[in-house]
Amino acid sequence: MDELGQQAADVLRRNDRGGWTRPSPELYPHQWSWDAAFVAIGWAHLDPIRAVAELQSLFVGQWSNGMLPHVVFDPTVAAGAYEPGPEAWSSAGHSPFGVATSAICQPPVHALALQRVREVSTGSGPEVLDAVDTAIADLYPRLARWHRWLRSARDPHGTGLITILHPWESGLDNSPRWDDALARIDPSVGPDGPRPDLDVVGDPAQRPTDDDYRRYRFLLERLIAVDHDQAQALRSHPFRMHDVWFSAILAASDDALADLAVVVGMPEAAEGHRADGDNTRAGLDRCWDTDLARCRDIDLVGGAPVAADTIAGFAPLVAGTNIDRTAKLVDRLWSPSYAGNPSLTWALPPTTAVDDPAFDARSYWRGPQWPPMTWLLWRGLRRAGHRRSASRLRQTALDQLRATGCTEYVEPCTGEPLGSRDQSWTAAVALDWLATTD
Ligand code: 9WN
Repeated sequence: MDELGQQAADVLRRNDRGGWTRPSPELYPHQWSWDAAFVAIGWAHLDPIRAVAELQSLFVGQWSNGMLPHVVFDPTVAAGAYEPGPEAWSSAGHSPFGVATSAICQPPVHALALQRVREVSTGSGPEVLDAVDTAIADLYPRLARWHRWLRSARDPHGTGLITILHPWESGLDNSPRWDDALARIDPSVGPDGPRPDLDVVGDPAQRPTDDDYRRYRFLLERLIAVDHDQAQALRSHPFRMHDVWFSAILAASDDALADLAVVVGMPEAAEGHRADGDNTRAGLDRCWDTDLARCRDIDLVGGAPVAADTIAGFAPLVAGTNIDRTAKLVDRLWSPSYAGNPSLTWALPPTTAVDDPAFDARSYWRGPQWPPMTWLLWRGLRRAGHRRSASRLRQTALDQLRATGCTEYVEPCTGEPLGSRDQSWTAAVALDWLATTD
């Protein structure tokens, strides 16, 4: 293993809490949902059994209705080390007895991650593969329940598009995608609270503002006020968005779930998962803006498509789409708005288009490059047969990682590593890219 591989493996081992992995040592001391999925892919290259354990540990927090919470809290972490902590969510009675969780979710990368873990495990001999398949048999019904919850609770009318109720659910928390919707919320109505994240990161310009946090807490309070009743929230919650990036990940994971159904000897279920994925692809088609050549989220409260030009516009590449649309998206990816901008240190997609008025090279999800998001696009390009573009992304991403280390995100114009330095999901995608040759 080369130096970057060694470094990435060390990051995962240092962040390993015994069966689950914290996203980073100080900033994120609990288990996060979509981080765990990426992390499982990283572990697959070191120890496939440990990889499936990561997902099994996350699913310990699955609610009885099928919801997979975005954080499973570690009870041994000091109170106040991360905010909002376990007591902030009023999740008792919803979460499994004795397990403290948050009460919102994150993008469903899990099935596609498990599919990748199995792919990697096939190189580890029959005994390991057997053990992985046993774990898949255990995880498959839980994954299927998670997807079913998303489709019933967050898309009850079968549009194929998932509604998110909090920017944290998108995983791209502070993206300009949410600016107009959040601007309707007066920050003074949201409670103040401690910001341990700022003590860790130091530079407030790299994190959401205090006003953002007031709005985040206000939205959380509103969910608690309806005791997390999804139907009620879908009617009246002040932040409701059809999130195209989240939905695209669900479609890709539905396809993966279809493959996993075959692995566990339930080929008849595969068809249903593929039909779900197709339904979401049709939903994404309706969010396609032909003039702008990108997909747009829909603000369900404001009743309009989102204006900001962000990485989410590439959603069809993640979900899979037709040849023509893929080609248009590949052109955009290498255009000066994204990876083709001459001011970038590495030709990788920034999280917000360089020419969007909201582009901010240092701020959380408002411009910096995020390796796991690049990984999702890389995966989509490979599956669509755009091997040259995929390989170019992978090699450039590895060049960047060799220079920046396993940092959380990267200032795209100076190449400065930002956020937390030992970020598990960055290490995980580094290991996956290092193990891929094309
Ligand atoms: C809130 C853990 C998580 C990621 C998210 C990222 C950030 C949390 C925070 O960290 O979110 O969930 O405190 O900022 O935005 O994508 O899963 O790495």
